[in-house]
Amino acid sequence: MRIRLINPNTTQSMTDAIGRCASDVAGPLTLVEAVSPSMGPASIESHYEEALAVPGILEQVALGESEGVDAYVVACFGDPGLDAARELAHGPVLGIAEAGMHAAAMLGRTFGIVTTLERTTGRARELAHRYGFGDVCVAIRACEIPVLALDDPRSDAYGRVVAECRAVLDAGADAVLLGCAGMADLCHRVSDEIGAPVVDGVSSATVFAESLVRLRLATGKRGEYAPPPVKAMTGLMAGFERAWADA
Ligand code: 2AL
Repeated sequence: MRIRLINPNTTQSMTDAIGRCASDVAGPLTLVEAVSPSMGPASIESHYEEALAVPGILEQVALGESEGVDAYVVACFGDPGLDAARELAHGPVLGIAEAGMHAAAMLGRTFGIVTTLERTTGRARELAHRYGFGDVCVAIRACEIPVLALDDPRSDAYGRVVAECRAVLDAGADAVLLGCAGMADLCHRVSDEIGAPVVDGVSSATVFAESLVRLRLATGKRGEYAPPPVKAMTGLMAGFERAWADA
């Protein structure tokens, strides 16, 4: 089975890191292909960057379709382009916020989220409502470390994420969900430190995508998620006219 793990930002070191986290949990017969788009922002922590990341994500899905990929994970916590990717792909497409929230909701009555910058908490709250976890998600906290500083030892990401996870538990959460793919490798250490379940959306989405393929389940294609019509596109988007149709 081939799962394409799309890091929607273009930072290769982060793509490699999340690829290792996903491969660690994938089954022996699963190939996790961690990829970065050919275009887009170096990291995503604003609505603007999220919007500009979407063409690169769709490019990777269209390529994956032509290569026989079985399922996709969109590995940015805003779940950018998830609906559009579902229209292009035959197999399941999972977002890490969506998968992580489902996992966290199965570990207690409530969960909380620890994300990067305060400005990303609105999107996390919006997604919690979208996925039906508005009341289950009792706290969303920011560690105020930008995505690309998470692996810089000077940022003390570990210490600051632990502190915010504790605040989330104090707010009544049974489980904590890490709100950035760049935090994936902190997951087990933080969980041991705070004595509560800590969910990483990257590994959760990978295992869920694998399970859906094994169950022979994929996106329903009869309505909203049917392939988009082929139509003229201009300027920078010209190459997207038949992206899915040629796949
Ligand atoms: C993210 C993420 O997961 N990847 C990225 O570039 N930005 N999320 C976040 N909350 O900052």
